[in-house]
Amino acid sequence: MEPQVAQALQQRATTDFLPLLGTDHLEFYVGNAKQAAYYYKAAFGFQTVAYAGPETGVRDRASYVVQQGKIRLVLTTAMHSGHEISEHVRQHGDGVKILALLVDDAYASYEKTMSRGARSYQEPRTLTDEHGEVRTAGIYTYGETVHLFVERRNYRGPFMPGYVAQESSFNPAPAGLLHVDHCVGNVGWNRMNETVKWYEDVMGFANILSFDDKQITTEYSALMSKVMSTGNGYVKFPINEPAEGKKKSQIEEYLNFYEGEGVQHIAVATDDIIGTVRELKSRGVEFLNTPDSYYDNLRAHVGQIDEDVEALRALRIMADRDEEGYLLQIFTKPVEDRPTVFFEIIQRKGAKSFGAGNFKALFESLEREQDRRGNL
Ligand code: TYF
Ligand code: FE
Repeated sequence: MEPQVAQALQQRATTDFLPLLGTDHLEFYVGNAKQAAYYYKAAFGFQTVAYAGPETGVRDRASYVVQQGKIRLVLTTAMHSGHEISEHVRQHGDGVKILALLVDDAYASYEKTMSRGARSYQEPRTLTDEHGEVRTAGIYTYGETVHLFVERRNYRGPFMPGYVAQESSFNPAPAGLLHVDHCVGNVGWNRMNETVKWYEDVMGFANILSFDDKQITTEYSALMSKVMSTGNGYVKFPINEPAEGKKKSQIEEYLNFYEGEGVQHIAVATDDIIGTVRELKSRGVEFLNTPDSYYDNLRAHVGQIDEDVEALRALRIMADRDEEGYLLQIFTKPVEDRPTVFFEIIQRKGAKSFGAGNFKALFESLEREQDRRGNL
């Protein structure tokens, strides 16, 4: 066994009452799942995997499963009005409904988190088909967002019972995305403390990093951020709360447009950020624009790195260093018309942090976008 794995297992055995093995999938509730799936394939390089809908006996919804590396997205739309899904989309626009977590035991995960104060979304159930068995159970986290515990008992089907394998004649190449690095939630005013406590008490997470509003304040927008993590570090959920500034905080703008708390960004890892970002840009993914002056100071800021600064400048990729190494990161613009959910592309070269050294440049870019939307 690799030492890293042994250490993780050891930590898991001693500190985690809720062992989480990683992110199983992310389910978006959207207005048009057929078109959303096409977008994630064409623009981000996801591959067609599975489908559930009227043709497979599911009458009320259509769901498309696409995958790249270990990242699985489910795009779901309702077939009629007055449905929980159409109501979710009416209020929030397209957004992340489910952050599904891979577990050893979905029933125990549900019992343990419920006994620690979780609110139920879905009681444990066992789903079976000719490919085997999957068990799921769900609890609410911030806003209307849900953590679904997924237990795969040597399941050999394309996704889950209820879904059929889907093939497509349109199969754009992957863009090098490998796995989910972290998923960030935005919570309302004064909601940081209870949310952090909820992840500690109910989920057994620990607060591994904190940024207060003094540290993360540019001229206008302000926020607080605390990173919650499992003991094994496989699942990380930073939480943002808005703070008072000269202009409206980017977090407040999100809360207004999402009409509630929810997932702000999904960070996906690559091991070749230059190739990945070049590919994504050529396919129409829109990114925030870091100013040219950032690159004049980059070597002084980050020190020696493997990448050519001019290549980073050309693509607007940012870099930051911590005690353990460095990381490269870039942020997309929102992937829907409301300024809500966006993606981060990240490549870690040793660093376990989140790019705090880039917050000022990043938030200034975000504020320019807020200004373009008439933010006050
Ligand atoms: O996940 C993070 O902490 C970084 C930085 O509104 C960040 O990606 C933090 C807050 C935010 C946007 C990015
Ligand atoms: Fe991030």
